[in-house]
Amino acid sequence: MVLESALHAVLRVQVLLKVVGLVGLGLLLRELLSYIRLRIALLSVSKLPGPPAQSYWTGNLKQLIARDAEEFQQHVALDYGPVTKLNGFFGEPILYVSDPKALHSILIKDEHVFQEGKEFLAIMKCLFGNCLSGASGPDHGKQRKMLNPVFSVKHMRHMLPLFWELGHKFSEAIGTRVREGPQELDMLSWCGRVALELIGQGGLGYSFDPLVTDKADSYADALKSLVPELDSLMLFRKFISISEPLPTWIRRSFVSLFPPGTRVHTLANIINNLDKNSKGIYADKKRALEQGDAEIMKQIAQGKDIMSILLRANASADPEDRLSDEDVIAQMSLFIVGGLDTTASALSRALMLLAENPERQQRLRQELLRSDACGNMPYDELNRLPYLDAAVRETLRLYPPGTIIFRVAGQDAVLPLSEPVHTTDGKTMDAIPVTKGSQYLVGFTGCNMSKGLWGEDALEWKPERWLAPLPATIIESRIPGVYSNLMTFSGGKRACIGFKFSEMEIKVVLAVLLSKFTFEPSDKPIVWNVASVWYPTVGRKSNTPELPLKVGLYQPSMN
Ligand code: HEM
Ligand SMILES: *[C@@H]1O[C@H](CO)[C@@H](O)[C@H](O)[C@H]1NC(C)=O
Ligand SMILES: CC(=O)N[C@H]1CO[C@H](CO)[C@@H](O)[C@@H]1O
Repeated sequence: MVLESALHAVLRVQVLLKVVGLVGLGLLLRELLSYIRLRIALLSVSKLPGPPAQSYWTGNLKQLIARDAEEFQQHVALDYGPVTKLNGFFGEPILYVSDPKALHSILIKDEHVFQEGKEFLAIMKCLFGNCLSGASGPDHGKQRKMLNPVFSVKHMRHMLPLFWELGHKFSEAIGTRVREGPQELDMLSWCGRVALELIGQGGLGYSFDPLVTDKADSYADALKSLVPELDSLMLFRKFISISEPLPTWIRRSFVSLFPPGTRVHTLANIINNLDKNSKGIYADKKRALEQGDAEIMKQIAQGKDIMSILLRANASADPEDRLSDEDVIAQMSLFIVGGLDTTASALSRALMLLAENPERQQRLRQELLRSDACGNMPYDELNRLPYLDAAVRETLRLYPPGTIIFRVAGQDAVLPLSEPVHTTDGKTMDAIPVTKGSQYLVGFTGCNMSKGLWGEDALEWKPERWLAPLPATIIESRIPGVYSNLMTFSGGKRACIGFKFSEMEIKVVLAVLLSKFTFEPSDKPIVWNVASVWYPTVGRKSNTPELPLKVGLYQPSMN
């Protein structure tokens, strides 16, 4: 009896394995067939102009994301017209799109067709939980519905006094460094510190860094090391996305297969650390809000931070719109990771440009001093300072902190163009056929820097261009960005939710810094490196992100 049932069991297992094997083979075949179909269909775009592949295996991908890819990215964006064909793995065409009408279709009109890649969504989900960047379709829509109003101008107005307060602390901290005379300071690191504190207090009502003294914070350390660790774990990222359908405990046990001390464990520790810290902060906040504890409320930014606003909005929302605790916790680390390096990069870029342009620096300073911007100027007045606004827009136009955004077609479609494109075999195309599975790059650079749109001086940093009415070509082309005819914050349903928050941070920090200090280039050669968020180093060989600038106290007699 026992033997018989054991035999049965073995048989069952064998049948099961066969079935699994067949299903696996079937799935593999299906993948293969759809890939072949994709490659055949993509022949229709193979004659679009673009650079030759550098290698058969990786096409142009390495050139596109290498540290020194700035020139190549500009070449791709500006030298071939509004649609450029790049080569991906095994020569698979990837289209770099900067035609405004096509971008409008990708980001807004046919947003349901052009989706974030599966790998990106899976990684975001794995890192943070069910957050905005890990969600798609109706789930993403529901989260945005609750979160959009939280980032509205109305709330920014209330938050600005807190930003001024932190800005002054920041300028005090810089002040103690340069009291004895001009000093070379690493402004990237300082911009990172102030950006972390602004997003910490403004976003979560949590203080990471008192700025005037040095303090270690394990949450801050985990947040800062996340992106570099992730960037260096290409294969593991694939694993995260492939293993998504498996239950969490199986995926966890995979991690324990790696020898202790390897990077995979470092990453797992970072993820656990983020999770633990955001849960802790969240629990404190919820308790404080429920009990209306005045002392804690004061510590957590008087409840004017994004999280507190969100919790109150949730309590009064329609039942079907409400977000669960987990969904809210999932956004916390995302906001910081999404808002930290981007803002620090934009801020330090602006400082470097002002250091290189002393006359423009002085013009901006005059505007700030004359209007007493740092005397707690209210939101609408701050936003109306013309030269500050122009300098910020111009920096974000010419130097978007991130330039690579992929979309993958979820179905067949047609991509309309505002003007026909010419193929290398002498034909013209009025629209681009889109095949399920094909990939697109959202052309930030092409749109932001196009001479056709912005004029012959498109590649120069010239804040003054924003003081006069913009060229009609810009207005008429209807670029689908959420901010100022620019693609820097993207557009449509997945556009940056924090762009007003970030704009306010940049304006406040520039205002407090320029009112008190002067900035000059150091004699070290600064280069900017391409990455998911661009960063400066001294020379291309250095691995230390930094931006040394000479900082001195401003003396009014200087003019
Ligand atoms: C100069 C600073 C910033 C830049 C250039 C920037 C840029 C962007 C871009 C281009 C996207 C679209 C990404 C995509 O489609 O794959 C995005 C999304 C996002 N950003 Fe920002 N961002 C900045 C600051 C911030 C700040 C301060 C926050 C938070 C307070 C933030 C939170 C987010 C979030 C949550 C998303 C995902 C939105 C969604 O998928 O619905 N960003 N950002
Ligand atoms: C939102 O409200 C629902 C219903 O009152 C509640 O169950 C949930 O925990 C709330 N979520 C947050 C994040 O407060
Ligand atoms: C992508 C894009 O709009 N490229 C344009 C950049 O500017 C040149 C010169 O004006 C145009 O020929 C390109 O079409």
